[in-house]
Amino acid sequence: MSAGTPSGAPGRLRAAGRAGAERLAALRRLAVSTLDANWEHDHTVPSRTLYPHQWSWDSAFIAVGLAHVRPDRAWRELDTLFAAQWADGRVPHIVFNPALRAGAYFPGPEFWDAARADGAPAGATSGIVQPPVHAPAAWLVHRRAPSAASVAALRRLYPRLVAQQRYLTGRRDVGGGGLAAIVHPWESGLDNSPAWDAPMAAVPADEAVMRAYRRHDTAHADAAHRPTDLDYARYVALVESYRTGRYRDDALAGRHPFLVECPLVNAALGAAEHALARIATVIGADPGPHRGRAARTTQALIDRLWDPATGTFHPRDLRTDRLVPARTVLGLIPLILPDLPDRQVRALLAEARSPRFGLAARMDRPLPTYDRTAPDFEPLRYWRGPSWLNTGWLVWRGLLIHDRPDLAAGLRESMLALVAGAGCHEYFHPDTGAGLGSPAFSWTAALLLDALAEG
Ligand code: 9WN
Repeated sequence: MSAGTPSGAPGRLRAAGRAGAERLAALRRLAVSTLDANWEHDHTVPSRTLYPHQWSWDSAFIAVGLAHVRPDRAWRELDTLFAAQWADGRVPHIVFNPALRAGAYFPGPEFWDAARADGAPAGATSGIVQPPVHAPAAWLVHRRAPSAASVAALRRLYPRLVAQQRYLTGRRDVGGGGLAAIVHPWESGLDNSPAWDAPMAAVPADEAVMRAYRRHDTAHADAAHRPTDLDYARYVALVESYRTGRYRDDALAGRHPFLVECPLVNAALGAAEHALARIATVIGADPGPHRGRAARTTQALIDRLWDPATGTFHPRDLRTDRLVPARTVLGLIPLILPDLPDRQVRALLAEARSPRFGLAARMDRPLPTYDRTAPDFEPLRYWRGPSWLNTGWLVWRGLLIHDRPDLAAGLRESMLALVAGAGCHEYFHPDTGAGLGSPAFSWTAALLLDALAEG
């Protein structure tokens, strides 16, 4: 699909016979070559230009895709990431490649200055986290390519995955209700989602501070498709606030200006306990405590982030103790929880099928990241509307878990059509399917491989 062609034209992909098979094989080759080109000695970079280091949740998605073609590399990816885990269990959102020149990414290691924090690893990392999708990813890698080596990898990773959960459910339970709080929108992975507008408005910042820095992203992507300078001024202010406290989490409520419970982060937390229960069974550990924690997380998510009036999940801003009203794709992600009660599943399916998100067995447009009917829906700007493969993939997995093969097939077709039309782009125009951001983005390639394999 070229720019301007509706992405909901999967008919060509559905074409039966040799031509259809050849198109799927071509897509697979494109995905594999994208991942190979982004492989960097012990990890995969999300993008050679925009994101040249290792990112936490990217690596989880990438491992899921690599399991289909290079399982050894999938485990290497996760091992490398977890080698940078902090003593308190946090998995940093960026592991910096020391071989790259200063300025290869902003904010770089000198800005984070994480080495001065207690329990930071020897190599340079950031000090914040990303959604804990790694245990579910490890489980999927093993399930896809089970072997003695995969069991050994699970055994190696298990204590680290447990420590990651302990960090998030312990030190990060700022609200005291059994959920993890994020201290920066980057921790959600959906940096400039409209979900963060209200809590971010309370973060004091002046966009003029950005004159002191050189943004790296706008040298490689259209500035109109990226967060604004005011967003970046606030991102920088939040890092400075957290860094000043040496990335400690005690008494955050009294001193940090952004504390939010995110539905995606907490759904991942619950899904991770389900995955850990399965992993525990394989390696001879006790799955019981994981099942208990999974059930408690699902209940906490409902108690704290569910709004019966809107029928979807919303972030809770801990500074106001209110739910953020924006309807974003974050609210749909709890579908990945197998124990989500029917009432919530039904309501989320209705929300996803509404004109706001347009999920259907035959989709005419791809799943957006924000309510299409909202007046501030922006089809080009990053997480404020565009379609991304990772959020689509999470919803797709949720649909499979909740036994909606019809809707899952529709979403899968629309994801395949996006890549068939535009390539392994970072994100896509939610109406035309035109490719946006990085043109060779790793998780797009990886999750495409996973979707292709389950056709
Ligand atoms: C900040 C790497 C990361 C993803 C995030 C995405 C983007 C970074 C940035 O790129 O964030 O972490 O520089 O914009 O929002 O989800 O992990 O691909």
